[in-house]
Amino acid sequence: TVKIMIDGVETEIVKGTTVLEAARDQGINIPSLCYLQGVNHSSSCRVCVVEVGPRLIASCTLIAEDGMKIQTNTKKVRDARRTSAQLLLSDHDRECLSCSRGGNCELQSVSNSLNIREVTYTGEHSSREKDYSSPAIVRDASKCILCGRCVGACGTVQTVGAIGFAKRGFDTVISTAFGRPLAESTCVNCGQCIMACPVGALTEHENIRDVWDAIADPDQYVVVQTAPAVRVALGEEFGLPVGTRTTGKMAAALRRLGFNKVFDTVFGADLTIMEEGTELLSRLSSGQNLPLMTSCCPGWVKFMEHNFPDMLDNLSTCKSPHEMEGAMVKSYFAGKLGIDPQKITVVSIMPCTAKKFEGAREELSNKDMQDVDWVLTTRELAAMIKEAGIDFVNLKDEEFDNPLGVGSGAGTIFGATGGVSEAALRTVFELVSGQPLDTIEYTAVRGMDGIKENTVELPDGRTIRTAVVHGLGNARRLMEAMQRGEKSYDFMEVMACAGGCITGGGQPILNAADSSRLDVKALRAKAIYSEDEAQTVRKSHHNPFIKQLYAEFLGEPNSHLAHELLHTHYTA
Ligand code: HC1
Ligand code: SF4
Ligand code: SF4
Repeated sequence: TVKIMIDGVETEIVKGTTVLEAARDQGINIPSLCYLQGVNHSSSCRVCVVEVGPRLIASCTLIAEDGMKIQTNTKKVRDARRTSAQLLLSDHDRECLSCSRGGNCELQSVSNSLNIREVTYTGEHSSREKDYSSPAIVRDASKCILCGRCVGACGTVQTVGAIGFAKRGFDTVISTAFGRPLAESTCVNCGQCIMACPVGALTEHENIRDVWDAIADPDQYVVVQTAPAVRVALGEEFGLPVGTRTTGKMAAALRRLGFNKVFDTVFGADLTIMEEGTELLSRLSSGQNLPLMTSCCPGWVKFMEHNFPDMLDNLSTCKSPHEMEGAMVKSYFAGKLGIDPQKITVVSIMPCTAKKFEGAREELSNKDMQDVDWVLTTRELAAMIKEAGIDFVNLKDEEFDNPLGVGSGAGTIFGATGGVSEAALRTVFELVSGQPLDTIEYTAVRGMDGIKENTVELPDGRTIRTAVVHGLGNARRLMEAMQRGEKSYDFMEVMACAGGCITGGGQPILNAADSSRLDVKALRAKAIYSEDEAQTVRKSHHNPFIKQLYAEFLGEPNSHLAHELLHTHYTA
């Protein structure tokens, strides 16, 4: 530990702590904008300055040293912070009333906390360009404050590097290589830049009006489905604590919004396990295209296409769960209902921006019909619920609809890193042994280590070497180790976002202070695992509606019809 003096009060802190963190621990809230724990430490915005001796220093990168005397609240400090904030505000498109981050904007709260009542500097504005090219992400330079947090998320964490600083001085912008539209860049649509952005410069490509239009169209039968990760985060948009489960309220709200059926992507996840588990067993037998790599994360699939095109045959041919669900709605369910599938609109509520891109891919269609028509993020769903005036917090729990709305605990845990592997193991073990087994939880694949390796022995003596990876930086490191021949596996689960979908780019956004104070990944993951524990059916192949689907329609897993509707192939 080291001893420091903050505003005349001596305090002992852990060595290596920054002055910003040390002050926050003392209950002193130093404003900050560019700092984001684990993502960006550039000290460029200078709103967090403190006085140390005669100097003003940015506290977010200043490591506290023994004997340091720090002043956080002098006239000099307050004036400097206000000047820095004023400079940012002067070049900011201050359209807060129509900004999707209004009320959840760190620039707004810094400006408020510094008691800025008018913007004193005016003059020329830098770039005001907006980029709507991507189906997933919208960039708006007029709101950008050049903090660099998105650059850290995309480059340092994800190792994609689709966006970076370009030009100099007043002309500085965040840009793709050569200023190309984002859709033509190496962006994989993961949305981690949005989660890092303190303001409204990065947002999802909104589809709220499209979905309202579909609901209002008397000729459309509109089916909605919800990803596993949405139910453990949606409540945050309504003030509930991080890690609250709101599954029943969510189903009730969706019905009030006017959807004709409220289905669950967890059913699609169970179906994925049936198909992918069978695919794994046949690849293990043939020895071909191992390791089998999961393909349910569209961020990861696009990352593979850009960076490891030689290994695309390793990807599972399974469509992702919400795509499988959409395909079943427009075939099996349409048949049951006697409705023309062209008259069905499928809407997926996802924690993810990349799912918007995935939904539009031609690999994920049947007979010129997309399996999924619209994808909304968790945030967009919350916005619709608010627009409809629904008192979400006080809604009574409701159930999903049958038959495509009933999922198992195994399908539910897809939303957290390791969940797909654990769900697969629960089924593959029983498929191989041919009899029920007591084991439900495979805890070795759980947890937040970036790369989790594990070898499991199947009941017939065969072994499966698994790797569970989350965060594209970790995925790149593991892929490169495999290319060098240092690593080899039979099965790999990869999710682009650190933590899995629970921290996807479409989830509620926490400000920098809250995200360093709370372990969001762990809290949401805990909620997902308790959702699993609360289910009576916890293995995908035990889901009675999955059995019914195979009996009535698909035949066997990996059957001809299953291949036609539920599988695809990605080529570079
Ligand atoms: Fe995911 Fe998936 S787990 S990809 O992260 O396989 O988005 O939640 O819906 O499709 O099930 C996302 C989450 C989601 C799919 C499933
Ligand atoms: Fe980078 Fe992901 Fe943002 Fe694309 S969506 S710019 S890959 S962080
Ligand atoms: Fe989307 Fe989940 Fe992949 Fe993140 S991990 S890009 S949320 S599918």
